[in-house]
Amino acid sequence: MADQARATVLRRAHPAGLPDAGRCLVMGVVNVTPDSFSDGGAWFATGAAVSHGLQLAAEGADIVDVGGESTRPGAGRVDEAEELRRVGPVIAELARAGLTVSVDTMRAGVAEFALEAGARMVNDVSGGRSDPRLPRLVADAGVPYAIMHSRGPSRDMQQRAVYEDVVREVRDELRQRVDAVTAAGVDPSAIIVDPGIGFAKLAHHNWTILARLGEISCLGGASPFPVLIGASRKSFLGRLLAGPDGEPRPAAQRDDATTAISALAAVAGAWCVRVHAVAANADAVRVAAQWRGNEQGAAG
Ligand code: PMM
Repeated sequence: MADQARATVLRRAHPAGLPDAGRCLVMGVVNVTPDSFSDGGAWFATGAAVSHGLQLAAEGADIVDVGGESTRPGAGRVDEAEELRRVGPVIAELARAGLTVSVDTMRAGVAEFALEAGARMVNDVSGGRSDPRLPRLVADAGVPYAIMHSRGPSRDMQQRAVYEDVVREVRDELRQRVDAVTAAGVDPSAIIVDPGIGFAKLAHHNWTILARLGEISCLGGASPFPVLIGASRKSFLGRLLAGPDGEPRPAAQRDDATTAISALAAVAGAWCVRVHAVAANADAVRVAAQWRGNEQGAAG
């Protein structure tokens, strides 16, 4: 029984360059977009986005992730000038206030501005595929770099959600991205991997990945990569919680389910959970840390 329990408890890895709280971190989402599926438009004005970021930090977000481009299935791209116009002032203000800011972008130009303004990590949902200059920029800056699994642009990614063994294929495709960004000069100790919940995945793919998170982090071989999980308010939760009429639960009513995922992912050894509603998730990761600390054989 003890051996069985040990097999489910994974070593929690942490990237170089960010403080280690000794538990799964909470990344609060600030979408400076008019059209995100989860909170579209709520924080589109600069002042509203800044206040929201400060509020998330006050509720316990360890990192605040600021993005200016919706990546919901079917979304098109915004141009770089518009993306920068959206996120630039928000990042500068939140960094000035002392928050640990991450920039959610696929573009080197936006990341460069963000890092100069004080952002401390880059979150790239294209895993370095969208803009080859981005991994090189991250390498030069020496900041943590989250590379997420997807299959091509959001516009038509759901057509590519075809897998024989989703965990093996996501892990292999992430390994290719890890190889590509390290070839571009990124230090492996700065890499965070993210299986991309909801990106080129159907609901059952998401559940399979979540239940087998250890196999994702192990793509680093002997030294596992930190794993970031972004399940917050995503449609597979809406489907799980559909009402008797089969209507999916709306995005704004998926926060309790998100908190459950955070607790389970943290117990499974995730490095960080990316969420919209921070307070409950900040509690959940602390419960998980206590839980792990009491597991026989837990390694932190
Ligand atoms: N999901 C979204 C945006 N950025 N970044 C990472 N690393 N992982 C994710 O799962 C992820 C992300 C889409 O969700 P949102 O529109 O609510 O921000």
